[in-house]
Amino acid sequence: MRHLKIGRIEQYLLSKLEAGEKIHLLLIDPEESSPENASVIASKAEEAGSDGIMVGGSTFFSQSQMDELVKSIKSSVRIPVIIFPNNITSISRYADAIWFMSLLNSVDHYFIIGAQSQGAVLVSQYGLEAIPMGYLVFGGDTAVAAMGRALPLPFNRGEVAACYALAAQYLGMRFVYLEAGSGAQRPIPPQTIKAVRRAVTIPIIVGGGIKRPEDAVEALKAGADIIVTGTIAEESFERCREIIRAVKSFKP
Ligand code: 1GP
Repeated sequence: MRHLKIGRIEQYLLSKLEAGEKIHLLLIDPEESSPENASVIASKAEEAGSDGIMVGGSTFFSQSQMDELVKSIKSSVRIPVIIFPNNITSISRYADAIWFMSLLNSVDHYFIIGAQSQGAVLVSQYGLEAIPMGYLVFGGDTAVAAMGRALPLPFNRGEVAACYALAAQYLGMRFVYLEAGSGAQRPIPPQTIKAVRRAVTIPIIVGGGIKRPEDAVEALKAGADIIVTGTIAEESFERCREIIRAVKSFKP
């Protein structure tokens, strides 16, 4: 009998959480960053204490540009680079790992299991570590909601998100991501994160619209384990640094 083996990057994330640390991941959107610019931002994030770089964007479909971007980031940082795919074109052999994710509240089979079934063999051939994650999209007014054909989860009905999150856990997904959408007007409300926290034991990732250290701290207090920020680093790296500092110094 062959047993499930947790990969190196997942172990890296889990060991930090088990040690009581919270995690910050910087999201780089290939549409907003040239490879040069991405490597500069990634090294600044590493210097500031971020734990890893995610690469992905809802409306990006060039595998060759994805490769260039990932290579450029990899050459400038030691922290892991994890693909945050919107499609099979995001699968780059140069990354350390890929969130192997399913948009559970999509109405489209393609985003639940279609792209995953198309991409799985390539992930295996590239030797990419696949980290299973359930992805939940809140609100309708974002690129991810539109492109992923989400039936958006309501921001203020935590019990609905909790149902999906618990289903993700029971399906064997090892992380759940509460997504407000990149550049969202408001982040996921703490009450909603709390409801999900009460329901699941797997790590909770929260992202979308986090622009202030207070937003990150509120999410962590509510039970988030991993904070993702993207847009703020493009707008002002100084603000992003403050958020990273708040996450890394958080004490429950
Ligand atoms: C988007 O959750 C991420 O997928 C990050 O969102 O760009 O709003 O920080 P922001």
